[in-house]
Amino acid sequence: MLDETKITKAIIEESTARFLDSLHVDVAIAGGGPSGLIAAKYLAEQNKKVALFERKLSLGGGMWGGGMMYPTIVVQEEAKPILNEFGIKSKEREGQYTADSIEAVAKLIAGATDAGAKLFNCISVEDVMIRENKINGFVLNWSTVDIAGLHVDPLTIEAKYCIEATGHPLEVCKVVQRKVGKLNTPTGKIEGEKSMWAGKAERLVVENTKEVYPGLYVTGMAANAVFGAPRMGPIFGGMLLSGKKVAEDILARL
Ligand code: 48H
Repeated sequence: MLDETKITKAIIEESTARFLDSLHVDVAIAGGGPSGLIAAKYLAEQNKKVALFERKLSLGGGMWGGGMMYPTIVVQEEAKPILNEFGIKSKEREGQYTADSIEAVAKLIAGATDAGAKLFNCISVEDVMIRENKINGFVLNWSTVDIAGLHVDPLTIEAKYCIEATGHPLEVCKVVQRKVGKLNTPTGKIEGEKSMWAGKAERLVVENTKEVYPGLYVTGMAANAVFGAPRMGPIFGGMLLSGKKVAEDILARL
């Protein structure tokens, strides 16, 4: 016999246990777009404890919409092995590859969860925790609290390393700049995203994937936004390579 209160109890207890298990992690990730999901998979499959927090109901960020809502993404040769590792089908076309953006997002999410990363939706990172000049955790709140404009105090989780993967809005770096001051950029400040130049942007997004403040790494579109590099439009190889690089850089330190 189905019992509504048993269903309720199962949901509350399972979800609370998952959250409690993520209070102390090796890596916490802000943002569940392609770069955050890729980083989550490569870290978790090396047995690191990973929690990823996504503001929206659905993870996948800007990948769902392909280019201007045509649900296709383009990926260059260098990133094709990452598509293969996630089992994302692709077609060769004039020296580059195309993939179905919906299949790609679904498989990125599956890859990260299968590797053991804990993915949380509807939770926003609103601040960071700092000890001895190093970022060592995220301050979290339900996204609905912000949307409704409620005054509700947040909760906090602790992480050995944090990753800023919030894409264009660069939310974590903005908080750090506002509250802490100097970032590891040429001017010490957010340099700001520049206009479209796919080739340059795709090269720079990998170079810009690095520690931007002690304990805080930046990946994906956020990496170009903080270091003043151009945008690239709907080519996603750089996002995939950046997510993999941030995982490798952090793994080398864990
Ligand atoms: C929790 C948050 C918060 C927060 C935002 O935008 P994304 O897809 O980011 P990337 O860097 O993985 O991929 C970028 C790509 O999608 C893109 O936009 C490209 C290639 N643009 C090129 C161009 O020229 O326009 O995902 C970021 C995710 C989103 O799902 C947000 O909802 C989420 O982060 N997010 N999650 N706490 N404070 N802020």
